[in-house]
Amino acid sequence: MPDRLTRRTAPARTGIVHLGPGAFFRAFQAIYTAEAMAAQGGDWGILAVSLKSPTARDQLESQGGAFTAVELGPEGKSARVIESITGVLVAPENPEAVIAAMADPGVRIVSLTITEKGYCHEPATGRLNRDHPEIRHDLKNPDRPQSAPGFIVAALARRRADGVKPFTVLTCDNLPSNGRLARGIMLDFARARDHDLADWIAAEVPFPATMVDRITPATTPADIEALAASEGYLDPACVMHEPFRQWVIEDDFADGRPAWEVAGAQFVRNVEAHEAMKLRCLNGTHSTLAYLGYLSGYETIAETVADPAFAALCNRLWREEILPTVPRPEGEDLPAYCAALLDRYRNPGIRHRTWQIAMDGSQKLPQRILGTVRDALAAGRVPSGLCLAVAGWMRYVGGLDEAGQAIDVRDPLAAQLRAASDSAQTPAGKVAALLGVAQVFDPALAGDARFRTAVTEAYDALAGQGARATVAAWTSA
Ligand code: CS2
Repeated sequence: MPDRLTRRTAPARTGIVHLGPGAFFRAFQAIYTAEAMAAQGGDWGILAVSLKSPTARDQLESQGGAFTAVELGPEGKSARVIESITGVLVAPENPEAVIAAMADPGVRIVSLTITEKGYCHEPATGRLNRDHPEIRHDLKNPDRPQSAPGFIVAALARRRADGVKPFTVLTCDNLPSNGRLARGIMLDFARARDHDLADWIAAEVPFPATMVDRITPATTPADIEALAASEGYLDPACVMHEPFRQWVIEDDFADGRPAWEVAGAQFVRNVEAHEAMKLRCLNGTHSTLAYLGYLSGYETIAETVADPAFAALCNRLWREEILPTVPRPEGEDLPAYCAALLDRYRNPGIRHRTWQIAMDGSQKLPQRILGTVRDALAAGRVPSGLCLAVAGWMRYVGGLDEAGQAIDVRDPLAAQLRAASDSAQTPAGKVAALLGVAQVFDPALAGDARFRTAVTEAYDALAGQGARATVAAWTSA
């Protein structure tokens, strides 16, 4: 058995606390920050905080926060050790230690990759879900929080009480207008605690928007073994990522930031155009491929788009249904961006599972697909391809694949969605029941007869002839 990876450089002083130290964060923010500090120094060490699981701590602690980033391109792979993480805390083990770290005057940024469900919000409205079990807990136990809003507001309250400048809250999750959305959620939570605190946060705390893009599949045991064989050390914290990376950031910080621009980050005034481009063109087709590809029996995105019908599906979706709703961000060529997306999906080095992308669809569909559908309907078009994607999601959350085998559906609303699907026997009944899940479908969209009819027809086709044949028929129509 090879020895574990060991840290090689002294850790920088901590300037950032990051919530959600998963693979996605390690594949972009930890790398950009390491490159920024290598180029221009600065006390921007990252203290990573896991809100739930000890896994990241168990993987990183004995390595002093060091991990290996493995770039997997069509021509091969390259590995490098990243050492911007200075330590890892597990919040449920010691919430006070997390609040104290976030309240430390040396910490000037609290960043987030907690996935869509980590915001404890209503996906259809973007507002805080006051009935969320962790929110109910945190409002009763403000000094022992469990949720990201609970920790962030508790730490800001302590800094305010101590007369310490606030930190910047930097959300890096795949949400529309993510800075504004995170701000609204934190203010909703703060108001439920203390109106004066909420007013202070509203006046003093920046919530810049960002768009992050790097395809980073979950690390597998085989990845760890392959790295040990090629590099000669064991690193359970290693991450696998594609060559492409893009980080677009609104330059609004309370007390400085790393020189991320030296690593290629783009600082712009309006991130929302880039967000729409990425959420709709990439994540919208990612989710479409995940549900329809999984139902067709494809395990990875690369396998799915190797099927000409699915490559044609992506191209037609971009051309006819998605790009007409996406304003061109400054400096971007949208058709070229979409063509590059298909090449990225085809990367044979990246084993991105359809099952992994299919997770948490109730939290993803509104910003990835339903917003585009809403805009198309408002323009008098019925986006039948995206309605097919919604029908694919509905079939998926019904819990049975086309061979009648159980699907391991991972979603905060999985039980509710399954119950809705099971409450009816016909495609029309199942679609109507699922459109009634208000956390996902706002009433105006659920009530649009054009949308309901298109989704029902698509669901009927999926049930009758299967996903592969339905996709092939749609792309050749
Ligand atoms: C994926 C994203 O798992 C998913 O939902 O669509 O993680 C996707 O890989 C990233 O947004 C790419 O930047």
